[in-house]
Amino acid sequence: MTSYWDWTLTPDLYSNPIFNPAQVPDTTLSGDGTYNATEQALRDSTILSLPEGRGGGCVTSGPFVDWPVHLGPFTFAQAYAYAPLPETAFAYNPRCLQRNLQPAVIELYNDQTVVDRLLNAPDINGFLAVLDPSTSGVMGAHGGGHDAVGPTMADVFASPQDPVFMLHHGMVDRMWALWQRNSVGVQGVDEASRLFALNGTAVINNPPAEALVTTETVVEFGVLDQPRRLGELMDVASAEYCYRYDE
Ligand SMILES: [Cu+2]
Repeated sequence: MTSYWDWTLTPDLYSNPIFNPAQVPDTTLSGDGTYNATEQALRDSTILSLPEGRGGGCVTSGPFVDWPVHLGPFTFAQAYAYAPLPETAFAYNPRCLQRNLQPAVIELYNDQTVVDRLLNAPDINGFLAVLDPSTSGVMGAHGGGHDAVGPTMADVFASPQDPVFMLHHGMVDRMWALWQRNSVGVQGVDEASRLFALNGTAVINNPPAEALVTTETVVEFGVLDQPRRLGELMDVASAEYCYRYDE
């Protein structure tokens, strides 16, 4: 058991307990930001056809009002340039946590039909086509959770500075773990093959020149841990993880 944001519960983010400091002060992660027209205009181009939110600026209440966001911001162009970032990109830049809650995004990209499609995906390619299509300009459930909370959460590199990132990625992790174990009971599935099913490269949007990852691909953890083989990291019930999700 671990923590996650179940996207299907209270898709009206304005009344969702996670984002509602007025009604649930003990467990909220702070709510919307103030209205900011500049940030509204910078929304991800894949969601421009949906109604804009009411925020974009700094969060105004709850425990993360004074939360220090200090890495970034990074532009979409920087994230998709496949080129080294300028040295100044990592400069210390303290500022507020920005939110722009967009219920229309979560309702479209993260509703129960999307969860059902993830859990019933026949193979890893089908699963990723719903979770995160590796095609530029096409968004899946992973991007939906980011963009529905942005701008800090919608920043490809800086988003982990919004605490909601951890709950969103908990749900992404949960979807993968439940799919690996065939929680919906699709007939004829080889569970062992799902545990170690991989697809694509280690680079965003899978540029064609990049090598495909395998269970032998080494993942670096910097100061947090020694380098690990990908195969060591894929089963949440194994090794140092030892957890499971409710179905
Ligand atoms: Cu993410």
